[in-house]
Amino acid sequence: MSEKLTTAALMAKYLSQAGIDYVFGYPGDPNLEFMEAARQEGMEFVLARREGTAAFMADAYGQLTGLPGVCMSTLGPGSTNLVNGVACAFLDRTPMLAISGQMNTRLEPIFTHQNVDHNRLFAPITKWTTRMVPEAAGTIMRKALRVAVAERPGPVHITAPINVGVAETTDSDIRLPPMRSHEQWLQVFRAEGARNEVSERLAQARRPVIVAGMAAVRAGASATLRTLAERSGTPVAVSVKAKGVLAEDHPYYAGTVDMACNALMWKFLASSDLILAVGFDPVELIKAWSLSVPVVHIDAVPNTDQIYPADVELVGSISAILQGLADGYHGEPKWQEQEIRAHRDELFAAYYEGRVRGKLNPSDVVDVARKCFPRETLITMDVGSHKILVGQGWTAYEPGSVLGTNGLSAMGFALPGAMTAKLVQRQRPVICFIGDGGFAMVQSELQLAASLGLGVVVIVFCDNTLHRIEIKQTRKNYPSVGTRFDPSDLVKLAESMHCHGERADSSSALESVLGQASALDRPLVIEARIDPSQYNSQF
Ligand SMILES: Cc1ncc(C[n+]2csc(CCOP(=O)(O)OP(=O)(O)O)c2C)c(N)n1
Repeated sequence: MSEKLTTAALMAKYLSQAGIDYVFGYPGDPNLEFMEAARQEGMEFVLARREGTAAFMADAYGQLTGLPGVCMSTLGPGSTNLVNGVACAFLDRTPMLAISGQMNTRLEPIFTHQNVDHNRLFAPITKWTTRMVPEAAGTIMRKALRVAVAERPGPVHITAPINVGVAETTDSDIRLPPMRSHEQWLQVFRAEGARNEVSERLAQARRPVIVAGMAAVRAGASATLRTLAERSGTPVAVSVKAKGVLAEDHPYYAGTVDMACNALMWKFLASSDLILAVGFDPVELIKAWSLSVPVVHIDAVPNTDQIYPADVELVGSISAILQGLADGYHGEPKWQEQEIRAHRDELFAAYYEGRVRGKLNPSDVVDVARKCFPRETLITMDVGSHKILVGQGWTAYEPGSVLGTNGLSAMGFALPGAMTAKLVQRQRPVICFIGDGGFAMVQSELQLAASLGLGVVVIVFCDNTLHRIEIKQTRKNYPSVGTRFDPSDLVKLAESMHCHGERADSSSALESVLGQASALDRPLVIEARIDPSQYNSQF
């Protein structure tokens, strides 16, 4: 016989039994039953300073663990604040469960104060949005978890009216759907005929290139990707969210697409005669796909976006497909290692162009940080000119070691993202790269980071401009209206929030600050006073 449970208790039990250990949120009175139930389940409540950052923290949790990140808001203004982070999970394909409180079911159809229709609000930015009802609570939770993690993953929103949390549920069986590795549930690839055709195309190609994307990371396909690349001698270009899926010191690594020097990357792809798009999600493209090179689509889902045409699709377990292609390959390597090295040399020569002697250039910041931090370092990137540069210049060695938002590209992600990373991987060094515009949006979260003892290194690219937008304004010969702002003293700001604060305006100053940045017990904020001129050469 099923246990007697309140609906809030059932919701919390579902989450904790799924292995979810945090709720990121900002409360109002409709949430209190759920918060108490979550506490009784041993889940930790993380009080972000606003709902938008709670949702970013939950998004990072989803990216890091593969489990739905849970964020919570109250009704009305809490939910409207949550929207940006939920949209981020939607376009960045992150499993998420957003739980909003709502007024009493009796009042909702007729009352006006703080009354926003949550399901209409969240419908365009979720995979599924619904209302919690005690009579179907177990089924709703099971469906919510399954929908959130199923390929392509994304957010589910549940609104829970204040009277529902305390009501006893009559649907209280806890039966978890498959949650973790999608390899467990995904049908293993068996379409021999199609695979043979792709093997044949690969055999015939002279200059194939693999373009690996974030679904390859979710699929845990790193090892089989490397095997296929090595066996067939095929270079691997990656999307920014797939950085590290092939270690970037591997001889077959061919650069990151749609980041700094992207014209050169597209020229490289255009010179190929077959592209294997491996878990490449078009939501990551910043520019339209303009290649006429034939594409084979390899993914867990069919090519329904049609951003690129692909007349053959291999749909199923990405790892199994890649292993099958590697096993079926018996020819010579398609590319010599030195040919790929020559392409990388050209790419990085372009990347370093435009530096100003005697100044702290953006690429100096990346180089110094890479030099001072170990291979296993995890970084988060915000949005702006610095991201486009970090996205190409940071050498990633492991999948999942670079977190960011690319689908939505919402400023303000990197600091909450880094905080979650440190929360769930305490031993790992974590660096947050962020522009001074994006930092200003979320800097109040430093206080939370300090109180949680999160020793993240926050490097703020300070140039007093929304550079990524100003550069486009300047190119149209418009004056800089609405893109400049006054500098802030980030050292004082950091100290006022119980963090360490430092300033650096040269590579050597930055190196000496970072050299002392190990074993931090709270954030270190570095005001990196850069000269942004170098950006003009790269984009
Ligand atoms: C929430 C949000 N608002 C606006 C934008 C548009 N936008 C993209 S980049 C950018 C400038 C970012 O400035 P900053 O954080 O200082 O980084 P920088 O470009 O200077 O490296 C803006 C305003 C966005 N992507 N997200």
